[in-house]
Amino acid sequence: QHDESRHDSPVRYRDGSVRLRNPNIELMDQDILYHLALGSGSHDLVEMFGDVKFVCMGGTPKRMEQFAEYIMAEIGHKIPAGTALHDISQYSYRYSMYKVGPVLCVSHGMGIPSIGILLHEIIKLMYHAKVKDPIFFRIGTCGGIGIEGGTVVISEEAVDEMLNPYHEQHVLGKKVCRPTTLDAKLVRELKALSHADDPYDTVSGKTMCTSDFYEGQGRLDGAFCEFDENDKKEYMQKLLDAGVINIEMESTAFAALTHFAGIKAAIICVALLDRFKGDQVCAPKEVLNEWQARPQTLVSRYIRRYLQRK
Ligand code: R2B
Ligand code: URA
Repeated sequence: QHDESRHDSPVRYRDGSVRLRNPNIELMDQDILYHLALGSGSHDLVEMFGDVKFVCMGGTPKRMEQFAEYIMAEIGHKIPAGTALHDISQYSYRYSMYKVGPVLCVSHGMGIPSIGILLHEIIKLMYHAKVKDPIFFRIGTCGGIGIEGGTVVISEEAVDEMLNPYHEQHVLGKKVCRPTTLDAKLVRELKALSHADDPYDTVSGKTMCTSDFYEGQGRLDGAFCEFDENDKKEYMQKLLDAGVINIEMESTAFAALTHFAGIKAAIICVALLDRFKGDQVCAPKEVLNEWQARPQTLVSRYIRRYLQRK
């Protein structure tokens, strides 16, 4: 049980472990993390997850499995001979989760609602497991604005479709706005880990988060479109003028909910195309696979450096 005298900040215990901004949880005799197929009554969460330091999230189960395999080799983590990594949340049939030593790799699906539900349960998981000072990364894909396909983008700030730097949610029929603050130092540290000889650029700027891939991102190729090419170009220019360099679909929720929980977090996405030049994702599959590994490489460099310094 957490002891009141350990309280340092509204969101952290003095030893760095995650504290919940919800008094109800510690009063419950068990907490079922339904979409993860885990529970505080059915699993020893401290034993299973107490050593986690990094939580890496990305959209698809396959990409996160590949990231788990990749980070396992990168940090030299060994699992018993003849065994394979296994999907801890397999029986949720929702998200996939792999644990590689201190690195938890989880898929978040598409869009704010999907990543929002996951964040509630992962943040509670951090609390139940008594994880100290975790760092969360979203490694994803995005559309670039004036940025070539293959470029890696680190988000300095997330804004919504109206360019507001907050995540708006409706709670009990009221609007609740939470700031989408990201850790500026972490952005600088990540940027410094890009190599001059990487065959691609790594840049940073604002990220716009939308709740739709097509009309919501100004695409002309959806099932519906009631604007023209000129309207789109004008809009892209307006975004660029506001400092927005990429568009994706989870950043506001990810930034706001981690910040509200007092968890350090960063968003690193690879651009799949320059939205000034088109709407369809036409790069061949092999090229897309190579591009999607780029944010993983950057996060791996960060994790390895952290583990070496320990
Ligand atoms: C990027 O890619 C997905 C849409 O294709 C979405 O999850 C996002 O943020
Ligand atoms: N993901 C998005 O949300 N938009 C794009 O254009 C590409 C990937």
